[in-house]
Amino acid sequence: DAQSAAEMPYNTTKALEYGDAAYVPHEGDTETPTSPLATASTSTETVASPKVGAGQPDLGDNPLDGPLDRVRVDDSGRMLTTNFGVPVADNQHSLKAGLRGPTLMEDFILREKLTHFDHERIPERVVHARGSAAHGYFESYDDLSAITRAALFGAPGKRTPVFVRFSTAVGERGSADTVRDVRGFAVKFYTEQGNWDLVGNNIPVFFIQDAMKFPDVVHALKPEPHHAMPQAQSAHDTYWDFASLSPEIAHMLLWQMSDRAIPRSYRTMQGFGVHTFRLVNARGASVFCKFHWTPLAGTHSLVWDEALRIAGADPDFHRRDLWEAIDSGQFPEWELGLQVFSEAQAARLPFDVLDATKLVPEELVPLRAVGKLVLNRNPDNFFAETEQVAFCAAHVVPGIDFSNDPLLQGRLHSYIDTQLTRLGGPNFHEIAINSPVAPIHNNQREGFHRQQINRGRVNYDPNSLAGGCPFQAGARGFVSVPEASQGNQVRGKPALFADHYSQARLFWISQAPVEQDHIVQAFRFELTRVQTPAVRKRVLALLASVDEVLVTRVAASLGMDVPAPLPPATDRPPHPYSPSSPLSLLSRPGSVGIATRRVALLVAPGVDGPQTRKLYAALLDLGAAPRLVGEQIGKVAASDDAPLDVELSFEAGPSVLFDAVIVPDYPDGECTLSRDARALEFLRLQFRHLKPMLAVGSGAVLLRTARIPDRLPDGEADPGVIAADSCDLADALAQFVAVLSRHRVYVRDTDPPRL
Ligand code: HDD
Repeated sequence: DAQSAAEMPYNTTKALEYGDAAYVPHEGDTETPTSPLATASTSTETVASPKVGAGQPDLGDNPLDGPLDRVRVDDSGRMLTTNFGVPVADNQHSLKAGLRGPTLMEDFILREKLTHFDHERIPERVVHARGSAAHGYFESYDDLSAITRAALFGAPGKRTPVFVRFSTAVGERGSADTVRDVRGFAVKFYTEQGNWDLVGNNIPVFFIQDAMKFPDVVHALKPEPHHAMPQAQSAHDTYWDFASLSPEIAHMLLWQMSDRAIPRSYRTMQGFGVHTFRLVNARGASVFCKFHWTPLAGTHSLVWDEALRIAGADPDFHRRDLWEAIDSGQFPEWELGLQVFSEAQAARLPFDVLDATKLVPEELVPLRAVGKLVLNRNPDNFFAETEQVAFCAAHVVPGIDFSNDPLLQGRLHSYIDTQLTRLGGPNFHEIAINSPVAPIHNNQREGFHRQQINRGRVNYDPNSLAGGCPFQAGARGFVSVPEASQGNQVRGKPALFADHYSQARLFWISQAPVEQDHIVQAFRFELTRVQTPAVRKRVLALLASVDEVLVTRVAASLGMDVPAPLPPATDRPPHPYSPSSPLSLLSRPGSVGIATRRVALLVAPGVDGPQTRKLYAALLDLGAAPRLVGEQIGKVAASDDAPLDVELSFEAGPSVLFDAVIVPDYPDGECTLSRDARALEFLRLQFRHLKPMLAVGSGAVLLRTARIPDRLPDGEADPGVIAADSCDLADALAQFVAVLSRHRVYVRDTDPPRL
């Protein structure tokens, strides 16, 4: 009512803006925060990693949650108001002259509501439009001050808040998650020295060597401009036309056609800073550095047929996976690794470290683990956080600096520039998710949507009227590495940049046979979609320059002859890399067992109730996500008196949404699912997509009805098709779990898939 509205504190949802005293707990709040830090997500505080031991970690000067809580709004128990705080009496009816009369211009409430709605959309990102994000922290293992003065690496156990956004690169904002594409892996560190954005990808090399070509590669990849097709696909003529004319793309193509481009989950992909950066210590000495994120859950990918089907069954597959993992307390984790090397070492490498189409093989410069990234909080509002977050490759902090990589140099301009259109002006740094926790003091003023209220009459430097403030930080501030550079103005590239094929071949020969098969199949798919024969032929000529086996196989898969290799761009012979680089996805199995893996238990009337419940509980204990799947949701009569609750139907929860399947026993031998084509298709797709399958007792009949082979083509037993008697269930389950923890039964893979 009007009186209590008048008595309401000014704006309790912005408690911290008016100090702690203004905070009134909402219903359900358990405690009143005493400081901005106390509102920090409890999960961050209580889960200390073994590296720092137990106890409350010190958030130090990085209280991100305070600034964000200032703008978090909770409507519970609140009255509806206009944007200017006027209570709204009726939100259902516009103001009219008579019930059947015209709507009145006077209705400021209707007009405000419609006007705001009309302007809800902002332009999507020109690339990486489709993304998902989460909050968390980075924890340094060591004190790295010998090599960098970046404060976030300043002490063992030091935690810095982060916001991380994963993305696909090509698709529009509403496109499917599981398309074949490079994934973005962008990390914003809110350090006490300002924000550092490490804007990387899940592939350590890039399409091109020079930012000059970025608009071209993106135009070629995006839907073709005349009819705006295809969506979120590289499998079309313009992309392959560009690729076939750009030999520098060879290395990236191999990664892009590998299973790296169809990750199982954001949680199971690596991340890379791609470029060579510099680390700089307090004395100004610098070293080169490459950044790597390695998922503790291991690297896992989808198989292509599965990825295509998931795009229909659940276009939000990766978004949902990330959200649910965090929601259920299974916080995704990555280790940050550095490859640190001197300029002298760089000069001895067989490639140029300024070339973003090259990686630094780990056997040449080993990886040193320096910290851990933990994502432990979902955003509260997708638009306010995930959509409005602005990553800028130019955002570095003292202790981190750029190299002359010409791709990186172009990025330093592009990211800030693009936000001016996307976020509508130069004050995007004031949007809460983008604001640093470090204080901002400068003489930049005004512009659209300015939040900061700068006091005083001085907005220039030097000044005497404000005592010279804000004053220059001098040695405490960001000081660029004083690199000597002198040369004639020139458009061109260093000679070593022209070795386009040696590392492409390194990647190819480092792959397991099954990964090589998938690369060939990916080229086959993409080039089959290409309509122009000359483009296909030129791509083959490019592959002929990489590896003879590769091109022979791809050509055969397209019914084409192997063309002559492209003329080399350099006289230097290709560099003979050793194939010992850990570039195979299978070389990083991870350490989290079967946590968060989705396991379907197929149930129908007569299923062994106690056994099903036992299996379900055992999987839950291991952190997996079991689901009872059947013909429809609701109760199903089990072998005992207690019915089971089916959670998902075959329609709503098809095979591709599960990592593995169990068919429990049907004690009277009869399972109605054997007459349901959807159940049989479920099993066949589990088999085809190389997933572990466990059948207990007469559950094996269902597998036989679906014609699931339990032998590999060479006659060996398929380790992932496990049949168990009810009595040896524990052993069978252990075997199932062991296979599932390795994710897929790659030895089963054949082309074409068999039944
Ligand atoms: Fe970029 C977005 C990663 C080269 C220009 N890029 C963007 C995002 C990621 C990357 C992860 C999404 C960030 C987010 O989640 O908001 N980009 C890369 C990597 C590159 C790269 C790893 C090479 C090593 N990018 C690159 C070049 C240019 C750009 C060479 C231009 C010269 N990128 C952009 C952009 C975007 C962008 C147009 C679109 C939206 C945005 O910046 O904020 O400015």
